Amino acid sequence: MLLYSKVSLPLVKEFKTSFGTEKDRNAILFILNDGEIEAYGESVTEEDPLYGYEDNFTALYVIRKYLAEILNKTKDPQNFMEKAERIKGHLMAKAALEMLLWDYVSKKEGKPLHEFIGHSKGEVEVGISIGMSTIDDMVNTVKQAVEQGYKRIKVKIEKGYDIEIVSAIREKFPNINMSVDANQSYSRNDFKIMEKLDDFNLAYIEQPFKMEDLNAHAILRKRIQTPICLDESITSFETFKNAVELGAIDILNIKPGRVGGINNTLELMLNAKENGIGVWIGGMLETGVGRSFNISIASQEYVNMPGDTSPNSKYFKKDVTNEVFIMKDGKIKPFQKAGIGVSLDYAFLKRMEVDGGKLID
Ligand code: OSB
Ligand code: MG
Repeated sequence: MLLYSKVSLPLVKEFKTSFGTEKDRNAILFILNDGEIEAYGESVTEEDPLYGYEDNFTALYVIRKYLAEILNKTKDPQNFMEKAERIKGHLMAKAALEMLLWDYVSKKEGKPLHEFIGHSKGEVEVGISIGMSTIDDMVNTVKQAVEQGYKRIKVKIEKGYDIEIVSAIREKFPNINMSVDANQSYSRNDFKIMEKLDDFNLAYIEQPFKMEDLNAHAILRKRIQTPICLDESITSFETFKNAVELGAIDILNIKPGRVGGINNTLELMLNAKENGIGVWIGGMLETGVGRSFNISIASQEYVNMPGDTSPNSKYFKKDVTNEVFIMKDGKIKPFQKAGIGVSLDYAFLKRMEVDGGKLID
């Protein structure tokens, strides 16, 4: 039986980016139970298509119409993706079920997912992604994050709210590992702003230009010293190869939920390593379910930079999972139980559920 449950969880702190402000995480969770094993998945989509074109409605639509049926025929993640390939795009919807199947097969083998994947370091270096707010509030949030031991501080910026905030933070914290994420808010008219950002010794500038404009990133990369990190632009192995060939990328933010799941993530990681591209695992404000997948994947030896995998408490007062991650010395360890190693707090899930039902008997 395959069920879905859409929950609306209030965020501890609203999250403002160049594309909008999120106050709640509206997550669709998927639960597969075959009488023997219970496996979970989560779609990284939100209510509105602001980060990318997919949203909760399109994900559920594609899963209901095409993908659930494929999952009913195969429980092998690779085979699932092969069969799903005739459906174009919709990688977030595909990832939700592909990742669920990784949880399923690793549980069947009785192994924790991070070990089942195969190259686990057993721990993950953690960075934080800080949303936009007033300068005072952002400087204060950075201070707290540094005290908590985070290994890298990423701050959201947008056109018109950039130099001011970066210089205020750098003044107080000249030596921290710091990066910025623009979520596509600049254009080719803004190279001068990027050249100013180049003076702040940032670890990288993430996705300054439109996702389609790989060339703008390549031009910028020649003009500044700061490494360029791509997030939204990299939707597939093909866009990644194009980015490398064009000289548009130094560092890759892989969100397994954005690239169609774990198989695609592993392929990207291996290729990034071969091409000397840095890799870290990003996040989409996931609940404990999606978070556990991301942390299992981030423990892979190919991941060589701290990513956006904060402990649950950064996002939610209470999460849907009974188990929560604790960060110690800026590190988190993946769970050791089989699969993603989490169980659902069903009573809480039901209370937070805004929609739900059966997809397959
Ligand atoms: O661009 O990395 C991003 C959250 C939602 C959508 C896009 C992004 C983000 C984050 C937060 O930066 C990462 C996290 O803490 O989950
Ligand atoms: Mg990003």
